[in-house]
Amino acid sequence: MSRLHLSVLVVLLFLGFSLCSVLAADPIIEDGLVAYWSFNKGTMNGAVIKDQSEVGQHARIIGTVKAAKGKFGDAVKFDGNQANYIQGAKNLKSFKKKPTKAISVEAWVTDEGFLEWGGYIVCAQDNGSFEKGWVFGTNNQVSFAISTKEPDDGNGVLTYVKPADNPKRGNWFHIAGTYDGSTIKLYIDGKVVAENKNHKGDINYPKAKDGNGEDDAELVIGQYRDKNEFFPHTGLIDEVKIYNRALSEAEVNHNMKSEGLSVDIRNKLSTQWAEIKNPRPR
Ligand SMILES: [Ca+2]
Ligand SMILES: [Ca+2]
Ligand SMILES: [Ca+2]
Repeated sequence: MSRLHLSVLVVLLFLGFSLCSVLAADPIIEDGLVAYWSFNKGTMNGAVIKDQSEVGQHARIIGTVKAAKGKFGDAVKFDGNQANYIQGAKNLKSFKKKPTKAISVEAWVTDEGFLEWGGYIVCAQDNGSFEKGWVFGTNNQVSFAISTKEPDDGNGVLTYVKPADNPKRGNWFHIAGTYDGSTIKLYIDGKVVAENKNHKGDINYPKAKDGNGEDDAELVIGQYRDKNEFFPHTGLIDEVKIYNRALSEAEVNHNMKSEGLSVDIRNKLSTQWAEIKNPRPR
């Protein structure tokens, strides 16, 4: 090979690598995104965790939750102690763009426990037959449950939709749960592993008139948590996304390979975040 050919080859290789690194940062799906916590450096400020979506659903660390190496950038590590979790919203009212008709919840997870009643991302009350909201976590197996208009025995019904087998303990896996108003789907690593067609209509959240103190729900990451039960997660959670619509199988697969937002949205939001980090004196 001549010296000239070698130089051309080197330049082409360099361009190829540069192109790859640009392509690797494919942004996530933004249509319907109501919360996105990447847990990456620069999105954590003290106990506050920045929501990178346009909604600004900034989360808060309760107790101690540490950063760890994630699937993309950094993740958060939960130690199995119920005092330590992340609060996405302290109640339904402060869950700004709470999905009501359809939903997708998505994350990368490692799980050391696969608890009987475990929670990765939860907004629910499940107390005896009182079953409202939704639970993205485990019922021994990885599962997604949503209470909806139908079926309803008077105080809500949660059906834990789950596969026969779990991913390997301690390994990263990608999970997504979707509900489009008539079908609940659970994806593991981009493939549908469980489906339920019995649930229909709007999502059935707790509301004040239900009484019994079951009138509200926290949005929680890293724990199943309602008014009388606490089942803390042991393991890592990364790249949590919530949408107010059901992502398609193709979109779930796209998001598995993606991180971050498109440049336009990032620029628009960086100013808002700067103000949160350094609030102007009132
Ligand atoms: Ca991350
Ligand atoms: Ca309960
Ligand atoms: Ca019930």
